[in-house]
Amino acid sequence: MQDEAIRKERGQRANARQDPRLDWWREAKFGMFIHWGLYAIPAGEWNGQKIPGIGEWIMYRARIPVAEYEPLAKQFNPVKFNAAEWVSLAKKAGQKYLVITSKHHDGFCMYKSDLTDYNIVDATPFGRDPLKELAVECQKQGLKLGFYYSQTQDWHHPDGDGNDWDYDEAQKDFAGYIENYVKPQVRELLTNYGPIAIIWFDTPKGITVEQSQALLDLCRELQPDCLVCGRLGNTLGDYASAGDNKIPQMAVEADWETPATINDTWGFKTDDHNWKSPPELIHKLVDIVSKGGNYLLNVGPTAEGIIPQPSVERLLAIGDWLKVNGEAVYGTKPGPIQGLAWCRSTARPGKVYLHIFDWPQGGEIKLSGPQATGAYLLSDASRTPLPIKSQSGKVIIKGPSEAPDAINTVIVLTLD
Ligand code: FHN
Repeated sequence: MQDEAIRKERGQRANARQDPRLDWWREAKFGMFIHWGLYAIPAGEWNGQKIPGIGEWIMYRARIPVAEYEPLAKQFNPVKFNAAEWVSLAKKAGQKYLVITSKHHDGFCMYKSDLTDYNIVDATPFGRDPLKELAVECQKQGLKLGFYYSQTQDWHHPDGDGNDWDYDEAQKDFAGYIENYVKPQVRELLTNYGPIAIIWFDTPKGITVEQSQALLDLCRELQPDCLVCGRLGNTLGDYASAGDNKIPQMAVEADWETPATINDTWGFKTDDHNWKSPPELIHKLVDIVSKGGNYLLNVGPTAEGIIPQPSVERLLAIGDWLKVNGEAVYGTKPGPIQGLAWCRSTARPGKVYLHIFDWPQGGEIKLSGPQATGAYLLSDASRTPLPIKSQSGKVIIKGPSEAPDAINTVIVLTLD
C-alpha cells in the first residue's frame, strides 16, 4: 500500500487480503454512508452565526459547551424518518451496504444505549431507535448494515478525546473511557441489532495498539464476520481507508475504501449547495473501482429525517447507470489499462471493461490493450460485435461515431 491517499494507521492488517470474510465487500463496491445526529438541527448555524466547515463538527468549531449543545436533544423529533425509504433508496442507487452513525464525535447516541441517557430513545421526543428500524429494513430488503462509531473523539463524555473547552485534558481518563464506555457500547451495537456487517471506527488519533486490539478482539468475539474498518487505528482493521474524498493515483494492492461526500458536508448543513453532478459521481465510482477500491457515498439527512432531494436525485442517477453497466463494476478487479485521463478499466476472468469517459471523435478507440478476441457495448443486449483489430501493439475498436452514453460508455473486450 504505497499511495498517500491511504495512510499507514488507516491501513489493512496483515493477511486480511486473503480473508474470505471480505468477499461480499469486495463484490459490493458501492455503499451508502449516513451521517445523522443532533448537528442536523443547527445545520451549520449557531447563535445566528454561520459556522464554517463540515456540519457535524459544529460543536467543536463553535466550541459549544455541553450544557448548550445537549438540550438540542429535546428538539430532535425526526418524524419524517422512514427506514424503508432510506433502505430502498440505497438499493435503487445500486448500493450494497449502508453505514450509519451510531455515535459521532458529538457523543450523542443515535440508538438506545444503557450507558448514557444521552441517546435518541431516552433524550428526545422522538423516542424511537432508528438503528433498530434500519436493522429490520436492511434484513427485509437484503442490504448489509454497518455502524459508524467514534471510538476516540467524544466531545460530550468527560474522558473522551477532543473537548478541551468544557473539560481539562490533563484530568481525562481516556483508558477508562475506552474500557467502561466504548467497549460496552460496542457490545450493545454488536448484540442488539442482529448481524452487523461493518463497524466503521473513525479518527483513531492517539488510541494505543492495545486499545485498538482490544476493540478488535471484542468485535471478533461478538460477531466474527463483522468487518472492522481500518480507522480502528494501528493497522489492525480488515480493510484500509483512504482519506475523506481521496482517491489514490493508481491501483492499490489492498482492500480499501473511499468515504466521500456528495456536497461538501457529511452532516446536514442548510447552505451547502455544492452538489457534485451525476457524471462526476459516476466517474468517481468507476475511478475508485478501477483502482481496486469501494466507494462509500454519504448522505446527510435533515433534522426531520429527510434525505435531501439533491442527494436522492444523484443517487437515482447513479443507480440508473449501474442498472445498465453494473456488470462492469460489481465484483470486478482493476483492469489492465491504467493511467489514462479519458478511460478507466475493470476486469473479471475472460473480460476487460473499458469505461470511456471522453468518447473520441469519430468513435475510434485506440489503446495499448490486451489481446482481445471481440468487443461489444455493454448496453447492447444483442451484443453486436464491434469491429476490432490489433495494429503495432495497439488494439483499435470502431464504435459508433457519437458516444452511446454521454457519461461513461462501457465496451466489453472478450479475451481468450
Ligand atoms: O471527523 C470525521 C468527519 O466528521 C466524518 O465523519 C468523516 C467521514 O469519513 N470522518 C472524520 C474525518 O476523517
